[in-house]
Amino acid sequence: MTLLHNMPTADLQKLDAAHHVHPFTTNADLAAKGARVISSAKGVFLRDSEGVELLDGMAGLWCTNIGYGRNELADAAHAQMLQLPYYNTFFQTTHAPVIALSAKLAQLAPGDLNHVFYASGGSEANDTNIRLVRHYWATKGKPDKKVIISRHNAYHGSTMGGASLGGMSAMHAQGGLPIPDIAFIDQPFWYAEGGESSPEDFGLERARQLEAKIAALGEDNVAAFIAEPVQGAGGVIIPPATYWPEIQRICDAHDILLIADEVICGFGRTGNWFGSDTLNIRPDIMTIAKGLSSGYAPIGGSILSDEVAEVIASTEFNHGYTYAGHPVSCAVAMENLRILEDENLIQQVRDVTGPYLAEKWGQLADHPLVGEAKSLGMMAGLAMTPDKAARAPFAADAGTVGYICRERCFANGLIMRHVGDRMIISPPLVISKSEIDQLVERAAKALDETLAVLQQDGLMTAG
Ligand code: PXG
Repeated sequence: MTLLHNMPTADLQKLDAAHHVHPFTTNADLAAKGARVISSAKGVFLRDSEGVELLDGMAGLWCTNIGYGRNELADAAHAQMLQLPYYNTFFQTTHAPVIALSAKLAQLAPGDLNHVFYASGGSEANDTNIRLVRHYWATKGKPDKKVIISRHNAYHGSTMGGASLGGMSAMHAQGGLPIPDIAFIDQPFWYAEGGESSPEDFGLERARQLEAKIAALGEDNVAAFIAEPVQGAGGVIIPPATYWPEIQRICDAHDILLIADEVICGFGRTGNWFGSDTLNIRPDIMTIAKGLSSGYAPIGGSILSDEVAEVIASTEFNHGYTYAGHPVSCAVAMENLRILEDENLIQQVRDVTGPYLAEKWGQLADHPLVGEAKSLGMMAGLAMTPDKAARAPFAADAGTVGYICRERCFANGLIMRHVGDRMIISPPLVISKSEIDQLVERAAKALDETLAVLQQDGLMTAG
């Protein structure tokens, strides 16, 4: 069977609906409508099977940091497939690509994060982290230190472990989650939950929930705290400036590990190599995936501090994935990191395109429908509201307005995601200033059209 690249769209859609089950999708509804078929891509633009061009404001799923169409990565994969397409690292064996990538990551990661345990993506890496931190404390003679504290509305993946760590109630409602010994505190989401507090006070208040939770559980029962430096899937929630310094103080004051989930923030998204660099976080473990290979090949992992790695090294850790340290993925990741470095893409985000996006995106806050529009590096979110002064939600079910806006974005050639009634972007780091102009113009037009629909349908009312 061929790859069907020349099959007409309607036939592809029919075959897709017949045999392909989509993630996070009501498949019966999608089958009735037909999935959009994406055919090719270059730079920051996608093309669908009908020839429609779309500006990819989401870098795929937060991952194509170097943009689409980089032949160098295809060449790296090709060469590695010819040399050694697969071998594992279980049988007291190793290979050059995994050695090269591990040494490179040790050089790039902050502090003494010098040791990498690989996975195929972020969910698997977070599953590793659950077992690893519990095994770490057990090895140190503290088997009761096993609770991991996370946050409501966090996203840490879709496996049993990843979804348990995540704070998405819709995910916990399916499949018997969370697994035992996961606890939650509230998120530092000032816009939606800060009420009359200043962002600074609210940041401290939410961080101090961690200290209260550790006290309630007993420090001797808590293994770790896990958090995204900036929440991504939760809605690009940039915490108040007071939040992370207080979290760091609390983690230092109590004997628990800090896991920074850098799956989205890593590899330049925030304008530095890692969100931990941007926000001054000193994690013991970092989860990585996505931008590590710019999504060209599946790979993720956990980067461990010297101390954590040393404790783990003293025993056999009974854990590992067939594709851990896959040679082709490692070769692709190495080439991706070379491009990020040689083309100064991260400095460009920090010094040029990130500030430019902040300015242009920030102007969307003047739109009558927008209550807040903020960005950090190359990730941004905006809140739609029927009442700007009150930061009020809509009376309609959460997500109703977001979905309308998302559809208006598609109609205007822009892929922008909605999380409830927030709109979010995370474009490839290679996006130019003029492409940012296009992105923001299309977003503004979509907002205008959304407002018109809301007015027409009587949806501009606060709930
Ligand atoms: N941690 C974070 C912070 C993530 O954003 C994962 C872990 C899991 O990674 P994998 O590679 O197993 O998917 C993620 C993934 C969305 C969306 O709707 C976000 C993710 C995945 C799927 C959808 O924004 N992030």
